[in-house]
Parts: sequence; C-alpha cells; structure tokens
Amino acid sequence: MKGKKPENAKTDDLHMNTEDSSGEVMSNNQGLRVNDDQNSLTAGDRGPTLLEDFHFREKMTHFDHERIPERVVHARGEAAHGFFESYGDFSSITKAGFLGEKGKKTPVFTRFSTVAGFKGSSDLARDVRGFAVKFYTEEGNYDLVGNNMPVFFIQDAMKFPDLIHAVKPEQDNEIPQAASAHDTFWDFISLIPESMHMIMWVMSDRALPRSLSMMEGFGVHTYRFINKEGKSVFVKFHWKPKLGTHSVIWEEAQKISGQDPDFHRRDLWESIENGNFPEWELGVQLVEEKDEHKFDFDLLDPTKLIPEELVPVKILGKMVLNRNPDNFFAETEQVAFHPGHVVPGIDFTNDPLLQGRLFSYTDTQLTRLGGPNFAEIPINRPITPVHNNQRGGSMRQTINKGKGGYNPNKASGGCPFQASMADGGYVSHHEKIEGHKIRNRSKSFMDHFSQATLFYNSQTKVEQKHIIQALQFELGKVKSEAIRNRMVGMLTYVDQTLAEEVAKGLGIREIQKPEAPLNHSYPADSDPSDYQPTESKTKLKKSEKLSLLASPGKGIQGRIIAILADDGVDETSIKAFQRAIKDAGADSKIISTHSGSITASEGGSFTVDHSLMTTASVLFDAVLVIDGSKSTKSLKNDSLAIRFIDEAYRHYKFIGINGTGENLWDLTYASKNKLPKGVLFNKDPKSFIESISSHRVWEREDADQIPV
Ligand code: HDD
Repeated sequence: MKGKKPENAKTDDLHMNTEDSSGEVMSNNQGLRVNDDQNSLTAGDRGPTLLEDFHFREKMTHFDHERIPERVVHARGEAAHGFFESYGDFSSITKAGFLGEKGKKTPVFTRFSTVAGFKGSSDLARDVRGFAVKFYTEEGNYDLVGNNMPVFFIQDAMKFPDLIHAVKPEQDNEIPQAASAHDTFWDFISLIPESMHMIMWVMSDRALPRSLSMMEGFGVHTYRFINKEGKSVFVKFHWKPKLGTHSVIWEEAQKISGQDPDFHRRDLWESIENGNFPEWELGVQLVEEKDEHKFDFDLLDPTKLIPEELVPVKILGKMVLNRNPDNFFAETEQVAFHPGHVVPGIDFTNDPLLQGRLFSYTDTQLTRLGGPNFAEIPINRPITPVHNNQRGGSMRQTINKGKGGYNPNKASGGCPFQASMADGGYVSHHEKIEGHKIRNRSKSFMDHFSQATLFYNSQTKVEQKHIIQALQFELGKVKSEAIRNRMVGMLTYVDQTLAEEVAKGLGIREIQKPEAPLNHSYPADSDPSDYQPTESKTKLKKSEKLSLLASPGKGIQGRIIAILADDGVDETSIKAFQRAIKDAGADSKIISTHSGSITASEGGSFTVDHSLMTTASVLFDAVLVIDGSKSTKSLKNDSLAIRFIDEAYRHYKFIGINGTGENLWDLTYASKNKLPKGVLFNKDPKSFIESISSHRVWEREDADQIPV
C-alpha cells in the first residue's frame, strides 16, 4: 500500500516475524555473513564442487524443499488483510465479543479461492468461489469459512471425496484443468438429484464474478448464535458487497483465462494498492428455535437456502480489506481455516455436511502444513495468549517453561487454569439429542427440486439464457451420450423448458426421463424408494434477491475503462475523462497502437498502459474513443482497434465515441445498426459516467450477431 500501512492488532503481531533486507548485509541461516553468494566452492578453477561447501548445501537444500502440498480443494486463491467493524451491540442475540459493541474493530484476513483448479490455474474458471474470513478476535480466532453461493452440491460430508474426485481432472490423464465440463463430473451429478439446486447456481453467472469485491459470500450451513442467557437462535451468514453483484459472461471468461489468468487476483491487489478498499456488509438471517420446523425444507439441509422474503437479512457490520499481504507464501498459502474455529456465542447445528467439515480441516492441515503446530505459524496464531498442555511435534516454536504439561496438577499450582463461562470459557450449547445409531438420510432432506426451480424462476430472461447456454456448453463437452441424456432428463424435474432448450443445443430430439431410481445415493441394504426425491413443496414462485441483477450497487467504483487513443488525441478531453473516472473511484487505461507514450494535441505526453497487441476488450468494463483526427486515423489502420470495439459491443458493454472517433466506429460491424443501444456519442465525462454505471446493455438484441 502507498503511504502508511493501516495498523491493527494482527498487523502489529505479524511485525515480529517480518524481515526487511533494505540496507542489511547477507547472512546464512546461522547468521554467518556471506562473502560470495555467486560461486560454488570448487577444487581448482575448473574442478568439481566440494562437499564441504556448506553455503551451497544450505541454499540448495532450502530451495529443494520450498513447496508444500497445495490444498486438496481451493488450491488457487488470494487474500488480504483488513478489519471488521460492528454496527452495534448485538449481545442480545450473540455473546460473541466482536459483535458486542458499536464501532468495535476486529482484524481479519480473508482468502478467496476457486475450488477445482490447481494452484496455477485460471481465476475465471466456471466454479464456486471460496470466501473464508479469519477474525482475530479478543476471544480467539473465529473462522467463517464460506462460499459465494449459499447452498452446496451434497447433503452429507461422506460424499465430499466422491464429489471432488468427480470434478477434478480425470484420473487417467489429468484432463481437464479447472473445469467441470467433463464426463466424470456430469456422470456423478446426473445420479444425485440433491445437487440440482447447486447446479443451477454454478451454471449461472454467479460462477463468473466480475471481481471478488462484486460477489456475495455465504456461511452456507445453519449455525447457532448463543446469547449471554444461553439462548440459542439459528443463523445463516451473508456477506453483501458494497459494489453490488456483477459477473462476466462465459465467452469473456474463457478469453480472460487466456489474456490474464490472474484477473481476479490482480484486481483485488490493485484496488487495495490504489486505495479503493473492497467492502462487504455482514448480514444474518435469524430463526428462533421454536420456528425450526416451520419451513417447507429442513434448516439442517445444506442444499437449501432461506429465501429473503421469508426471513430478511439483518445487517450487523462491515468488513473492509485494506492491506495486501507482504508475502504470498507466508500468509496466503500458509493460512489455515477451519469452520471449527469458533468463539463463545457461535455454535454448530447437526447439518451432516458441517459435522464432517469439523473433522476434515484440521486433518488436512496436518499434511499440508507438516504437523500439529500449524497454529503457531504467524498468520494463524491468535492475538490472544495461548496456554495449554500440548507439547512437542514437528517445528514446535513455543518454549513451554516449567516441569508440567499435564492437567490436573498441583506441581504447577493447577496452571493453566480452565476458564469459567464468566471468564470466556467456551461451553457447547446444551442441545438435547436422542436417537438410534444409524446411517440414514432424513426424509426431510428429500425435496431436491423445489429450490432449483425457485432459483431458475427467479432469474431474469438474460440470466436464464446464460444458464441454458452454460448447460449446453458443459454437457456439449461430455463424450458419453448416456450421461448427456440422463442429465437433460434430470433437468425436466427443474423446468421443462430449460430441459428442452438445453436438449436443442445438444441435438437431443427426444428427451428421456431418467429411469428409476433417480437418486443413486442409497445404502446397499436399503429400499431405494426411501431415498427418492419427493414432490416439490416450495410455494414461493420467485425470490427477487436470487437474481444477480437485483443488487447492482451504485456508481462505477472498481471499474476499468479502456481509453483508445494515439498521437494527436485531444488533450483537454482525455484529461477531463481521466479525472472524472478517477474521481468516480474507477480506473482508466490508455490503449494505443504502440507501447511507450503518446503525444496529445497540445504537446502533453501520456503513458500508454497497453498496446492493442498486449490486451483485449474482455479485460475492461467500457470503451471510450477520444476525439482527435490524427489519433483516430492511426487507430483506423489497426484492425485490433476495430475488433476491440466490436468485441465490447458483443459483450454488452458501453461504448463512448467522441468527435472523430465516429470514423473508427463506422468501420465496426456493430455500426451496421443505425440505432445501436449503449453506444454513447459525444457525451461529456459526467453524463458518460452516469450512463455506464448500469454496466451492461442487456437490451442490446444484436450483440450475438457480431462475428468476433
Ligand atoms: Fe471446504 C477448504 C468452503 C465443504 C473440506 N473449504 C475450503 C476453503 C473454503 C471452503 C472457502 C478454502 C479455505 C482457504 O482459503 O484456505 N467447504 C467450504 C464450504 C463447504 C465446504 C462453504 C460447504 C458448505 N469442505 C467441505 C466439505 C469438506 C471440506 C464437506 C470435507 C468433509 N475444504 C475442505 C478441506 C479444505 C477445504 C479439504 C482444503 C484445504 C483446507 O481445507 O484447508 O479440508
């Protein structure tokens, strides 16, 4: 970050482990000053390297062991520091201290991720995004480990390894990378109808965020809040982005993956560097215990959401991300999240997916971070003191004094003491549990299609079209005809027209309803009919907030506008647009026929951000051609400039054409339309910005006809 870094308790805590070489002499890991870091110690001028060369051996050994296993899922991610601020005292609903006082600030570290791709894959894969927040509270670390979609593919953690094996690259040739568009994924999905609701989300534009700061986050499971009186209330967590919810379309996503696979990572990094700090509000849906069974779905079922029409979202505070990590490996790679990291006031429900997660995360850290002491890694350690009787293990950092290490003891005066509830000791909610020891799926989980249909019906026409196209693409990549047919058959249970439209794209003339049983997730000695989907129950026909377009946010903050210009561009005009765009919290980039700089009409020099050859319209939110006859003449001679505009038109983006820029516009395919929607001729900066703040021109009917 430019200027002074915003300090918070975690930043201060990390300080003791940060290293800064400026002005320092090089030493080895033993602190010995290094005289020659360039040449090995050899026997003679041209002789072999000596085993004695401890400097070479130390340097090379460290390098040889630099990598650790990537996360088994969510391998690709990026993170930032920041803070959470409570809007009030919410102690009547939860005793969690970080929500107990108006204006109270808690440091956070937030990591976003894709799920299926490897560490080096593209940001713009069609995928769920991880949204994991570590709150460094005064009562210990609290991790809210969520996703950007409020539901999940499966109802029981037992199926997680199967789901991930199905979606990851196929096991014989490890193809395809970061994509669900292949046979094993759809084979699995077509056999488990419980996934249908999540499939609607993943096939929607939610899976292609424009920016990480333009997507929602969700805790997914129903958790519990516990207040000081020990009263429990069910809670669903929501993160609502200040910039609204926005996505790119699939064709752009594919091109961005080639043009800039780090698109989201770069955007997050740069917005923080530029002082445009991403911000979300934390909201909760609360359900009293007495109302647990009043819904037509089960609150413990992670494939269901609570429509906001039934339970509104109450906003509790905001999260601001304002500092980039100093070191990707030390912080972003080594951070270890776990839904079981909770503080007093937050507790679990018996959602079988959540219950399984409570085992999996610590288990995976043992391999990934190399042993049981990962909580001591600077990014993971709490800002509260740690005292217990855990000892030893690989890479132990803490030097525990005294002769103890057990409890109870008298020798150490009983220390460390257990904490009473009044002193912040964590006590699990006293939930009454009764039942037989069984492997089963509750009948209350068997309504697999209602909310899939609700989601589809709640989308605008454009969004529905994108879901259809996504399914046509994904299933179009599936080689097995049987899987394609089975999947389209399954879709008829969500929506008949959806299934028919997808079938058209796949060339399926006659849709075959899948043969019974529809659900293949049942135990060997059971009656399959006990596990089949039940009739749709949800009476709600639409839930407005399920459409991305329902939360557009305001203004153009975080957007990037491409300014096409060359030597001779009108200086007053380019300056006025640059200033207005910056003042609106957005960024502009000058794109020209060459790199370097351009000289404007009054002799001013402007740095070119990208030559046309090194960029593409898919990386920008809108395009602007500035007046200037010499400038337009050069741009006219570069077919990439013409393609740039046509492509932006095809992707429903606003295009600003000023003065002589019209000569360039006239060369585009798009200009065949004499009344083009969203093409803004000769607007001043203020009205240009006002117009483009609706971001996309979805009503542009001829967009698809542009052949680029
Ligand atoms: Fe998970 C990582 C979110 C189901 C097992 N998960 C991981 C991360 C996020 C989520 C955001 C990345 C954390 C980071 O940035 O380091 N996972 C979810 C959500 C789920 C979910 C919202 C469903 C509601 N996950 C889930 C299940 C299991 C796991 C059912 C296993 C039983 N998840 C893991 C894991 C990972 C993980 C294997 C990989 C790396 C890690 O934990 O630290 O343990």
